[in-house]
Amino acid sequence: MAKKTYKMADDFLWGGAIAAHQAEGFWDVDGKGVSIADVLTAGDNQTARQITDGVVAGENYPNHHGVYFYETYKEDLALLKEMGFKAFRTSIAWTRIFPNGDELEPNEKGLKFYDDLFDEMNRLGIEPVVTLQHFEMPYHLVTAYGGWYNRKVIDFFERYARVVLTRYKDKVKYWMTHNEISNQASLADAHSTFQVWVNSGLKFDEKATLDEKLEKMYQAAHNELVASARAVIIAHELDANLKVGCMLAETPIYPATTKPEDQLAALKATQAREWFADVHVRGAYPATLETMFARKGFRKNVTEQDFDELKRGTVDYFAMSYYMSWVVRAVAEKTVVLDDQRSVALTPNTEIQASDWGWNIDPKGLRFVLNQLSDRYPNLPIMIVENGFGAYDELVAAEDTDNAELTVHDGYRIDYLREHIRAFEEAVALDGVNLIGYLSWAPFDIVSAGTGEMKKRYGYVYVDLDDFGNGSGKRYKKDSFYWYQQVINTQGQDL
Ligand code: BGP
Repeated sequence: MAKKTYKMADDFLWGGAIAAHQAEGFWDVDGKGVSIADVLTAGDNQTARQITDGVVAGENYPNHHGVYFYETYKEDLALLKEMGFKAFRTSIAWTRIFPNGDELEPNEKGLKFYDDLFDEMNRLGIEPVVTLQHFEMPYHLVTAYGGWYNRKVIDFFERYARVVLTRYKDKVKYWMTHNEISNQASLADAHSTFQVWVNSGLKFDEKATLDEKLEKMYQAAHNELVASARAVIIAHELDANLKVGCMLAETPIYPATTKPEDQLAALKATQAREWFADVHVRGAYPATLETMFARKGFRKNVTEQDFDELKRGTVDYFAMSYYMSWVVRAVAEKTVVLDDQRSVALTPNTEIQASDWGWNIDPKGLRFVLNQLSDRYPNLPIMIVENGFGAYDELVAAEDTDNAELTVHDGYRIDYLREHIRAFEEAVALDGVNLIGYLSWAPFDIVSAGTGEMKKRYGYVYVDLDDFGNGSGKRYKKDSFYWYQQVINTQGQDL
């Protein structure tokens, strides 16, 4: 028997999301400066991307080409319109506006590009949803100032936010500040070290102890949170109708067994990631953090003004990514503490399947985290701004579509998305979650952030480029293009 589906509200924001650095390419034209993303080499499913000390000609830097969206945006937006998109998320590349990040005056050519992009979206009736920082910090702020660890970067970000909020306040209503700010929290593994780099521009001394790394990470996170609050304050001063969100990667954390110590480990690991949300939403740190900061002496470089700004600059909605869930177990008898990720260990979830990149497939986990957020922040609007299935796609001859030559039969992607949409529909219809939109990740294929590959494709539209940016660049509609078009057309009833 077909499982029940639920109709979403008429004003529900169906759409998709990308990030400038993974799509635009043209990394060094029209005055754009070098960003963190521009100095990341390509990796693959087994090899992490490398952080180089500046751009080395001839290396494969995936973000240098992306999928040339800087030039193809009108064609790509037309495809999204054909699917019936209500909203589309992208980021502004900070280095198109302030190439080094510490200039006094913005780069007009960069501002003009985003004027044209947002004008085209509004012409098509697609609501822009804009990320201010999506792993795209100016590299000069890393080399000259040390990234977010330096309080001066708060002022540079404020200057950048003020320029773009002022410039686009009549073209963009929905904003968010720092992409996946919570992903830097679990410092225990290489993945989080990479995330700390892309989020904060922090480079750790090889000999640094875990506490030294944590002190830098928490100071950098504090500075980012103050900068976020200032952007919210500026936006509301410009226009009370602007909506500024936080953006966290939501990943339910399950205990590996029914043992109480594993339950406590899962709770503490969740606290270690979710505390960012409390500061963004409530305007203050939770007691767990304050207690740890006092014990560890991490509160070195904060001011009373910071806490006043955090209080005044709380967010209007909660933007989140959702891909997978995690499982942890306590690895030592000692109490699991917030600041010692070594006391928990991530464990594969053998109960459920995973993608070819090892990301497990857990649609129920989406309903789980939506309930957790709804309970913690009653009535705060939530927008899912990333969810998708990265996979190896095969381009084949088209049979019965309006597509001229080629297509992809991506039933595996439809299955993944169908079950995640079903999960959020249940969260809304049965659990009362205040969900205002669903923007799936990468409606057309773009460069993977984690690996720099084009092989890890998410799109409803196939982009004929390889990992090196070579190929026809042609766009081909996959089976999922027509499926998602029908989902949107029936407001989520026909899955
Ligand atoms: C999130 C990032 C996105 C996107 C997504 C998919 O963490 O916010 O930028 O990249 O992950 O990950 P990947 O591209 O590595 O498959």
